[in-house]
Amino acid sequence: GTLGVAVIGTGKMGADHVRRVHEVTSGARVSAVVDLDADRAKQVAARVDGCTAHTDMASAMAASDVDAVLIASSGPAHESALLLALEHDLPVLCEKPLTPDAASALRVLQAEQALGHRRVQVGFMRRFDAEYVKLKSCLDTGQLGRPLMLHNRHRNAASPPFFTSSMLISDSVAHETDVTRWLLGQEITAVTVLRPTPSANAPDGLQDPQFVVLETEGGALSDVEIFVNCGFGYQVQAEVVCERGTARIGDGHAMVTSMAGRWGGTIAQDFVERFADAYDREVQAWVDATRRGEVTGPSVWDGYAAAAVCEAGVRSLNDGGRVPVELVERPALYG
Ligand code: ISE
Repeated sequence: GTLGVAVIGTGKMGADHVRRVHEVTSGARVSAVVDLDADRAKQVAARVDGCTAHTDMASAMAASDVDAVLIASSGPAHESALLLALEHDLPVLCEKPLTPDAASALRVLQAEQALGHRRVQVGFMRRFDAEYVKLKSCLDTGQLGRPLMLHNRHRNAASPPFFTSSMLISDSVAHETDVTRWLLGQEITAVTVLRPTPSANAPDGLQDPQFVVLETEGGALSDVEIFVNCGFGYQVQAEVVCERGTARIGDGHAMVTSMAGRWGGTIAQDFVERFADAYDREVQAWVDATRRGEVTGPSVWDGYAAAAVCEAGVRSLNDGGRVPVELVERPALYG
């Protein structure tokens, strides 16, 4: 039957997922929404027939019409939601980051291991983006030879008021840690964060942009320009440099216009727009797998590895220098 989904967190991302499950995804319905802000929860629930608004996660997860949980609250709030969902043995799609640091991610890893089966898909949605999928397929053919370097540019038009310098790593570069691990099939062994003079257009005190160098166990380098107040739009690009050639995505040349002696195109203004199709495919894949009784996509191990890399990155940001990444032994549950 139709999968009853409880969406936790009704901010920008959560509200967009409520719309997505209600209007785009097949085989699922939003049967509950949860937010500490009771008014906002009621407003979002009112958009979906039969959807109940909660301020308490436990009451939503215990509801008879809730079969699965979509966590879209803020990163630091993910751990409590994940542990509660695992206690209820409910399937979960958890927005990235799994949690912002290694210790909390490990507690989730241990809780899922104790269940003896996977329950969590982590919302690293770029794995479902058509351009990233094409890049991964190209690398997997081996036609370009061994990847030597990966160059990433991750630009936001403007950062939200609550955004801190460490969130450029734990909330934004979390994506490139997963992209690097997924594209290259290797763990990340060290992180170095360099701090250019901040842009005058960045909020006072925000270290923006930052330049991150990730080293992998196979000796490849993945660099990330993270710039969250670029002003001109939401732009995510990647280029992989291999022994026999390169491949580049994110130029956004979907349509080039020519007019009055000028040519050009448009740039998305935020992640909801740029990655709309990726989110649609990611949530549909989660619903389809859950209805088959399976768990697919990025795992808690991927979420933990990204959290460990980001924690090392925040340490490098704050203390300077190159910080090694220490991971625990990969449990058998994660292949
Ligand atoms: C946000 O949480 C995202 O996931 C976006 O993809 C990223 O571009 C943005 O910087 C993050 O804050």
